[in-house]
Amino acid sequence: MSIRSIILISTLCLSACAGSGKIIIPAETEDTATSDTDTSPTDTGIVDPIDTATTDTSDTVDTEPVEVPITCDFSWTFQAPQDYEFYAIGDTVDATVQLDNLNDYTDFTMRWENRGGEILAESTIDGTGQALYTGTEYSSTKGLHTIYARVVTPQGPCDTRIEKSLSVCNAHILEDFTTESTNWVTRGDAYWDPNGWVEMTGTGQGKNGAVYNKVESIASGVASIRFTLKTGNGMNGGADGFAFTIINVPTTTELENWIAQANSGGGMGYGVGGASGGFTGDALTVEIDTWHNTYNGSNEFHTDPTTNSHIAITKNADPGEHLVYFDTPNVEDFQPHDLRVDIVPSNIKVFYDGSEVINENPQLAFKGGQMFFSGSTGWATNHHIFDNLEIYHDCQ
Ligand SMILES: [Ca+2]
Ligand SMILES: [Ca+2]
Repeated sequence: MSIRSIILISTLCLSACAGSGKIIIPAETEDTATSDTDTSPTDTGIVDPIDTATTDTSDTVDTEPVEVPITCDFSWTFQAPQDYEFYAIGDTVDATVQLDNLNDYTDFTMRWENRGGEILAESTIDGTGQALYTGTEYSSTKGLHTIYARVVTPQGPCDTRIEKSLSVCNAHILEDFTTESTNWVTRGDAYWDPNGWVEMTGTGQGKNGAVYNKVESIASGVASIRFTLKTGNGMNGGADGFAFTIINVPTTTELENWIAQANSGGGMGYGVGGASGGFTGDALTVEIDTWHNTYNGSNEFHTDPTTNSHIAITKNADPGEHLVYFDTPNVEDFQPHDLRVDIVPSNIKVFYDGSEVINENPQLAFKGGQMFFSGSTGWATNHHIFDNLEIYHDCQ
């Protein structure tokens, strides 16, 4: 009753779709109009053989000017969106393209095209050489879509165009934990805090907790995972850390079993793979690790890649498998920090407090699965708080 978790599945369909569930693409209308325009010269061409030479004159009058693409000795680039930016189906897409510095942009326009070269929209180019697109032509169906931008000069359209990829996703999860939700199940020392977040441990020693979602699972492939984290105010220097994991197991029963087996301390309540336990499947974890572990085989099953506090992506529920990481010396300041992890076809991008800190290709095949938060303390302690979970997935 209190869940804020929303899956925006084909929201557009509520008003725009027939019973088939298919989405009516607004662009189709424009596509048709465009091809109408395009076919008019062809129509005239069909008449030509009948009318023979006498109609040649009217032919040139009737026919719309034939566009001859020209070579443009200037360039233009996308300023927004970023590569593979995430949208739910039907979201407005805003794009900005900047032209090279020219003396005069009078009568220059920008064409926004699809892969096949159809014109989906046109816009002006302002006095600074900037062209703006705002619309839903590229976000009406799920998938990895591409915006193509072609400059049209007073002498004709340029014979090249630039492109930008977008991720349009069928599912968009929003959970702000303002109220206690029956969709989320707490285990161990974790609890929902009436202040409007979930806490994994509290500041006691030897705590270990988890919160998992029993309703929704995450699709494989492209996805964007975002949340707010807050840690600190502990003792003995602060530890151990907390994590958000998507583990590819089919049932919540299995999920429960693995959570119950996960190592505390350096395992941060998710360590069940590799030297940490018997899990051999696929998982992806975003960990916020505030304690440097060194392998000893008895209660420490991996060595961390840095002695500093760090945020890392690990795989297969193995806290020793750091795919990518970055140092976060300030993370235990007990202030909220925003984390965003984009898994796109060519790389993983991580943004910390809005700044890109990782853009690498660790060759990860994201398999999706079931999601849970976890965290633990040891001799040293901290609060381990998560809030404002947002996930775009099911984008391919
Ligand atoms: Ca650690
Ligand atoms: Ca680590």
